[in-house]
Amino acid sequence: MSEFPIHPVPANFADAHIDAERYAELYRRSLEEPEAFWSEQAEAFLDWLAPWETVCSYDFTTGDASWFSGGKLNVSQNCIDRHLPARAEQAALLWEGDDPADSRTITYAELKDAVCRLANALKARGVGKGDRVCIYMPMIPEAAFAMLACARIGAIHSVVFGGFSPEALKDRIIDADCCALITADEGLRGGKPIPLKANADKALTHCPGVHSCIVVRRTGGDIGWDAERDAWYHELVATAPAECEPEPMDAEDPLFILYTSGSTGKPKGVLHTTGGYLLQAAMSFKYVFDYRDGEVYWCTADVGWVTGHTYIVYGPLANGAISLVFEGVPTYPDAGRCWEVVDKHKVNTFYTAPTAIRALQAVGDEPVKRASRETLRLLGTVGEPINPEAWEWYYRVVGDGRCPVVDTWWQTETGAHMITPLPGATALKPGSASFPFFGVELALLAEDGSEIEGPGAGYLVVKRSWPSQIRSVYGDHQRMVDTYFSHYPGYYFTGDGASRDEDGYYWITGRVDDVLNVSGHRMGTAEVESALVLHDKIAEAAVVGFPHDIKGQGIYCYVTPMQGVEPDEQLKAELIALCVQEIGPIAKPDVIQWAPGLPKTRSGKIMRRILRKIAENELDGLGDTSTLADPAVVDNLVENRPG
Ligand code: 6R9
Repeated sequence: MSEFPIHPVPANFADAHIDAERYAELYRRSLEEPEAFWSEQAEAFLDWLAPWETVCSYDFTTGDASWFSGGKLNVSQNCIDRHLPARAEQAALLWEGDDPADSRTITYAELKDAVCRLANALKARGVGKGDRVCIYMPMIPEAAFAMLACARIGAIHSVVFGGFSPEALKDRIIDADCCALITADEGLRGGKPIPLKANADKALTHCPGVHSCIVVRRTGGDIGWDAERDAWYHELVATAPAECEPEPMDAEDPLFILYTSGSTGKPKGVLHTTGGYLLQAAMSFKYVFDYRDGEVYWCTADVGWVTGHTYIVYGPLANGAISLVFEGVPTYPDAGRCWEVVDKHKVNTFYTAPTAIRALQAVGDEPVKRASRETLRLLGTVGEPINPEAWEWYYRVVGDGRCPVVDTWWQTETGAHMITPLPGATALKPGSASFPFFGVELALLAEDGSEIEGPGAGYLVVKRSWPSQIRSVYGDHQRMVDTYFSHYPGYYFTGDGASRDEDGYYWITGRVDDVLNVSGHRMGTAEVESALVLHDKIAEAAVVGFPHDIKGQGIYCYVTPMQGVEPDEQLKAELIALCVQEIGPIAKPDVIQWAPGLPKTRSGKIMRRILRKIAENELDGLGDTSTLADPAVVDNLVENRPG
């Protein structure tokens, strides 16, 4: 599959938590004796207030799953209190600000104090168990405090990425029926302020259900204020008591909602629960990153994405680890920033997205070589397929050829790693996520739903429940069943294609549905299309992805103006602005092509396969166009292809 050499397990990982033999033995046991296996793990990794009655029950025709039911625990207690007093003075979070001169250390004792005070402040404002709290924050420690404070009192958090527009924020607040919002005056990224409170104010005009807006003062910038609704974070926590008993939660009580894009309609609120989620987060963190006590671990994701939830906050803190929170961007003040931060905070593990690696690779080796990086022991990637060239650069240049690269495949819906190398167990093939994690049983399906045996390619599906599995789509359980469990009943449908080679390694090829992956950000083509057709001069739009050197995929829009409208550059600019306004800057189209007509079947279905080929400039492979209502439409699109 790849001409790149295999990298065997390096000698310095000989004493890793999991070696090849142990992986084989534990993986076999996780499938053959799941109850015993998961009981042992749940006891080893988590503190329980009451034991569970049933380890797992599930039904993959309905999508129902329940783990450790009857068991009681609290996530914030597991992430904080149980590490005290032993780790009271150890850092829990290291914060590196956007400005290289700004940093903070938050110890486990300080984390407990901050989380308890905010939890009490939320309670004082009437927020309780089961209530939904929206978190719209920059990458500052208070974002983690807010998540953990919700977990402490049993409130369900819904973190919305700080790069989303007021419109997108509003939709998510309303869908989850949130009663409170935690935000900041402004964020700061690459030296530029992000108007979070101003965005929140716009969104909240349409959200009468939000009675409280708690605002962290980050920049001191000018903001609007609603005295009834708004409160300064620092004022609330100054007077709130510093002790707050963790709420005993059932293992299946909801922990959080996180919105993610699918192929149709509005983003879905993926619901995760307490016990199973935390177990797989904790366990995968320790084993995949081979985490050792006292090591400094840095994941560059934003807490607005699932990677930030599981691998900045919950996984690391459940292990008593030191997790670095970075407010800025990899290229500010210059392209050497990441490696400077690695040296400054003595980072041992660095976990980022392929798009960031490709962007840094494009700048060259010099900014990397400027830093010693001598503390680095392990590298990781997540979010999209990594091309072997970028993998090799990461391995050779960033890791100086001595740090394994773990390419971790998983999804918002899976909650935690599903396919990944273990650095002490797996010989690495650049570009392959390699083997399933403990308890994960995979299959590749052919179009007709039959399982492909041995080497081959097909739809990637999961054959049995795993602890951190999606439990529901908030407010629309049927949508979960339809999206993940109805394509091939009895299987969880990932939406990804994959192949398996002769050594059993999995290679993820990307989405097989209408989901784009732009710089590691998931986006439905339908979302971008809905934004485009909001314009009153636009009749119809179809959006597809196309290969992009840095972003992985770019956004290609075919747009049909209303009759009589002469499309021009001005209209193009308005459409781009509309996408940014409706979704956020991540949804900025790369190409807009005017389309007098779109290729449709006689039943009116848009033939996206053809649009994808044109966008990819694969004009020879357009395939059969005879079923089209009007084949001439395709010729027009090919002739007028920009560039
Ligand atoms: C964790 C996260 C999920 C989608 C997923 C797939 C792609 C993630 C990948 C990968 C190839 C990897 N994806 N990791 N593709 N190799 N290591 O990214 O969650 O935002 O929900 O995206 O991302 O297509 O289906 P999410």
